[in-house]
Amino acid sequence: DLDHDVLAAETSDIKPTGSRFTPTETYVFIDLEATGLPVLDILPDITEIAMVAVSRKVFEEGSTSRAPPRALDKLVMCVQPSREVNPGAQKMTGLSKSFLEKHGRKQMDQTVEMTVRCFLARQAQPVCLVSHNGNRLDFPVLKSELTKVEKKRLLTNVYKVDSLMFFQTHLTQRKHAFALLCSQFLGQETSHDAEGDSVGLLQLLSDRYPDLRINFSNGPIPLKPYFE
Ligand code: DCM
Ligand code: MG
Ligand code: MG
Repeated sequence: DLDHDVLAAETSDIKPTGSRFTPTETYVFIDLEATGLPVLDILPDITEIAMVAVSRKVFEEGSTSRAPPRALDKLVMCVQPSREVNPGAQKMTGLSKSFLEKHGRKQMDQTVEMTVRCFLARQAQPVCLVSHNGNRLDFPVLKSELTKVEKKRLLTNVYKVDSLMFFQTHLTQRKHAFALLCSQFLGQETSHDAEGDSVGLLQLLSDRYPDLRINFSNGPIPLKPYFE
């Protein structure tokens, strides 16, 4: 099926058959705020991380309520970047280096890596990270920053999927920017705070919005570690 193919495309070096595939138990919706967008191979610094973890059962059971799932784990952290935040990103997120510094938000260090690792390790395994446009921004930036501060203790049993690919597959419209999907289906502006955007993505991908019935919990996730 389509979901399966999209997931398989994520890891095109592994064929989506056989015993190396197992269903995702936990979906972790990730959003980062950053100092800007990647420029060529130069990645921005993180200014904020949000992770919202829910069981795959959220997608299997469905709900008539539009409220976010009752049972979820959240991790939200600001990180003081080592460079200035671009004016555009600053306006969007309300975060600048001096503001984060003034408010006692610490720089990237091993405690961030430990916190993220423990948060993911606590979830029922395997875990699939889901982020909108994650292949361009969130996945490479998170991985790069975490491996800078801790090279050894890499997470296993963590996979990834870029939700942009799901929307491109399921929605025939031309544009699939997160802001557009939020206003179109949730009737709200994107907040550009990491927590709001993560919860928004979870809402978009849950079947609480019948106009947008995307259920990606059917496809098995190839056993290819994200942190490799
Ligand atoms: N970003 C940017 N310019 C844009 C869109 C995004 O600099 N036009 C950067 C700053 C944001 C980060 O990407 O903190 C993540 O964007 P989003 O809030 O959509 O998750
Ligand atoms: Mg984002
Ligand atoms: Mg955001």
